[in-house]
Amino acid sequence: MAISETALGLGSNLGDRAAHIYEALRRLACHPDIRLRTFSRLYQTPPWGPVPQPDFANACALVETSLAPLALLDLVKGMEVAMGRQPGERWGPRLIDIDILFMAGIKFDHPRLRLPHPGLLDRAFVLVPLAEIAPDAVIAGVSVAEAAKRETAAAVRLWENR
Ligand code: PH2
Ligand code: MG
Ligand code: MG
Repeated sequence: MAISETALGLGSNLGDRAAHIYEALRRLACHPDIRLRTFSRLYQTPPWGPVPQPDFANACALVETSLAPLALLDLVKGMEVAMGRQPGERWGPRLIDIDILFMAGIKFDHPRLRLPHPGLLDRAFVLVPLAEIAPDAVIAGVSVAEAAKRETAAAVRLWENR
């Protein structure tokens, strides 16, 4: 398979949230099938969705890979488990979450994975970090930068170490 520029979203809201994001980036950087190109700053974001839970640390990364979508999905899911992620409720708290946001030029529709990620355009916790590293990517006719601009009211702010 050709090399695809791929965007990943990373999130954590259990334990040392920032450390978990950095550990996931380190593992991606070391993986032979992944080339880590760049990553955003960390953000502290209120929980999105129906489950009350602690704030998340979120970031996004751009990688290159020649893996096919489901092979990449298996790889990132394996990384989550290797880092200690336990099965939990849908939308619930997680030690580390690594989501594939898009793979350039690929539309993919499978019960396990849809690309581009169908929720990408309405989640500030994804759009704001993604706009730092891929402002010109176009998803469903809208650039990431434009979509992120609409999210200024959301309480997404840069991570502060305390
Ligand atoms: N992930 C979820 C559910 N809600 N909220 C924020 N702020 N950040 C996340 O990464 C997140 C979420 C399920 O993956
Ligand atoms: Mg997720
Ligand atoms: Mg996930």
